[in-house]
Amino acid sequence: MSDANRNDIPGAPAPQPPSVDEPTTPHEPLPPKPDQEAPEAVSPTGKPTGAPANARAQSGAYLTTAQGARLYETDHSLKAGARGPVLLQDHHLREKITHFDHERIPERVVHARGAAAHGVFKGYGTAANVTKAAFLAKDTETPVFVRFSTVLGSRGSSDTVRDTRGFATKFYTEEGTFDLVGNNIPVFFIQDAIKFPDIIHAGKPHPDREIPQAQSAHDTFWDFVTLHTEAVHHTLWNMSDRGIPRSYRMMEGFGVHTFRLVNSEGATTLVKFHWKPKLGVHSLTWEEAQITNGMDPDFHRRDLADAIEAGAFPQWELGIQAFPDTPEQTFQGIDLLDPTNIVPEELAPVQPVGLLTLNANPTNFFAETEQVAFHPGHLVPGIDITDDPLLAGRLFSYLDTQISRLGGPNFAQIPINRTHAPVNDMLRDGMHQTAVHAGTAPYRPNSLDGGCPFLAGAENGAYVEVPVDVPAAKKVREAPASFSDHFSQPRLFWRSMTPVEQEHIIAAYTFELSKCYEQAIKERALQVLANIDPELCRQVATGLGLPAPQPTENLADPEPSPALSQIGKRWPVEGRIVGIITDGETDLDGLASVRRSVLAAGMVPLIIAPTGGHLGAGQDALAVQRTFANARSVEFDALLLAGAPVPGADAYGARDAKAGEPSGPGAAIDPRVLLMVSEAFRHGKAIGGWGGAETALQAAGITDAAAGVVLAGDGVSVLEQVTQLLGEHRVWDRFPAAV
Ligand code: HDE
Repeated sequence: MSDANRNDIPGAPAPQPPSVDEPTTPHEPLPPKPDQEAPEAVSPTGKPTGAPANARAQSGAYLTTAQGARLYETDHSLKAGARGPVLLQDHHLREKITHFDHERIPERVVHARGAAAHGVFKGYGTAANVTKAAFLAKDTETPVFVRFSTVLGSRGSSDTVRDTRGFATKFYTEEGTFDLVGNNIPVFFIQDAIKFPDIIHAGKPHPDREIPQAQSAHDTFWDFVTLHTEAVHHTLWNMSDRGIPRSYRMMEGFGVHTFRLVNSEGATTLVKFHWKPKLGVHSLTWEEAQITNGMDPDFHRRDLADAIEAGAFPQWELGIQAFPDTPEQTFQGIDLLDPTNIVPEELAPVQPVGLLTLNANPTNFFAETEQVAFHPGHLVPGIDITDDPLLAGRLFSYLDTQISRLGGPNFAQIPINRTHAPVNDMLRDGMHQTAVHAGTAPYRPNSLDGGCPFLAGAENGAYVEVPVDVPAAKKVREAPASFSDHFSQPRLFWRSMTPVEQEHIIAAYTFELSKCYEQAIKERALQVLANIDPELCRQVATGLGLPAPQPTENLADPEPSPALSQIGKRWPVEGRIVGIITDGETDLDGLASVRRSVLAAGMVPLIIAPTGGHLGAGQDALAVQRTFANARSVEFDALLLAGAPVPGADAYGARDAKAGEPSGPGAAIDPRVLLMVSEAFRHGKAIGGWGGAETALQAAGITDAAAGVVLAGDGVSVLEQVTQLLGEHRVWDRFPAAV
């Protein structure tokens, strides 16, 4: 089209004079296009979060096709007559169904089920002496995205299974993205990545029937972990209460491997990373976990999202254990390259370096939680890896699996995965390329794009290898001799547990092994237990009805590490759920003031009544959140019974007794209330009551003298004592108990 013709078109742009520059003249790189920009930083006040406006799919108020054409109807396919055949020419039908057909992507091969949140990490600046990583070395704030997960179950499995939990954090730092891809257990099953497919094949459901789902209680898992005794330590942690956390908000996190930090002088320090939850480390009981799997398979996911939505933002302090970077890479005899080892905190204290606050839920599960891609090799200047052979395999695996899970090599452009630092890589093209790269010379050096991109230089660059000595050696397929001590650390863990925690471990081994069919596997597992502790072995053997073998190892005599125990401290109660059982006779003024006191303590009150609706009328009416039909004890951290105040009145549904059944005091209490109360008691939960509450307690076989049962004249003073008990998580004096 000639310029003369173009000018004939109304509104067409005026012709531009030809460029005076030669196309090869060096020039500065173009500024990033909107679709290359980083997502907006997460606002601590919450919404909107995540993807920037220009990455959102929705704009405009009208339903459109993917091409933006507005639609007038979406409920009927185009047909030849109302009863006639559907026409192939219906683009909207074909587009809608085709897109739906491709909505799923492969789930993660491990850690498929997870939940995530946005937040902010505040570095204290206290780590400056050991690392130059700015987000740790400076007093600064860094946006983060954290995904928690179970390992074995598939995407739709239950949350409260016995398993390790993933704790993966993406720090969007100004120097590039750093991922700390950790777990809630500080050791791993294996010492060399080459065994990872094997342990996962053993833990996943059996390949013939694809059962059991999200369980370790089956033959192949126990076959593997008893044949590979390096797995004993991690397995013991899994069988402890750490395997069934109360909440993602109440878990520790660990980097597991030893990392190498580099400071601005180039000096190096070996470290282990720890996340310490402000709410303490707490667990479910096994019976609670099992009931919860049925009552609310989304328990942990819901708990995290609800807490954040309610403003009870969970927090963790990041800490490091620091060790001198010696050629041996050991600390007090502990091999730091062996990921089945911990270093007790009593030997190397965890030093706080920053605070993580999760303050916003994802806007869209798929876009963020499902598509986020972590990688232990995403490092920033000042953080380096070590020669832990497990870590080496991970450095390969994550990118590799993500190429297949996220459909090609460009997933770093998905909004949740975009770094917040400027990107100028030389990676080009490929499936799902969404960037429009400018320039003609994606190689270095070049003389066409102004020599750009430039190199940062060793001072400021990431991936500047610390020139550590690699001892002259022959190529071998073997582990160092120091990797062969598989029992002294498990014994250390066992001996650091309180009697209640030991009781839970015994019960867990007994349950899991009783689910194995092969006698030989049970016997081998007992031999392993004998080498941890003969009493542990004896009690599990009794439960299985098998003889207890003698130890075949020399039993070490390690100093216990009290830091490993979860019991004996007092913790904040923020975000705890307090169930308040009421009935039609409950004094509503008293109930309202208890409810206010629960809220004032930062906890969540849930009113439970025989039916839904409201208690009372008018402005003061209180909404019922749960009914006897849909509530179960496992949802509550403590239970209050707002007793019937009228002397002689029937309590808790007894008025619904059928004709001929007793009524009045001592009448049948609603069995669902009795179940709630007796379960809560069995699980060591604080129980409070006032007014006529003792009727229900007595009917559940609980005396007012029992530990952790608080009865008083008014609800507010009951709540005060119950809150004290909640600070210790459970009423430990009720254990060892039936669960
Ligand atoms: Fe992972 N792991 N892993 N892992 N891992 C994955 O990467 C792998 C290990 C961890 O929320 C996969 O993108 C190997 C230790 C978490 O998205 C995969 C080995 C630790 C997550 C993979 C390990 C972890 C993963 C699957 C042995 C704690 C979930 C999907 C060498 C320090 C991250 C994916 C999320 C995910 C490989 C061992 C933590 C297959 C080969 C040790 C928290 O690449």
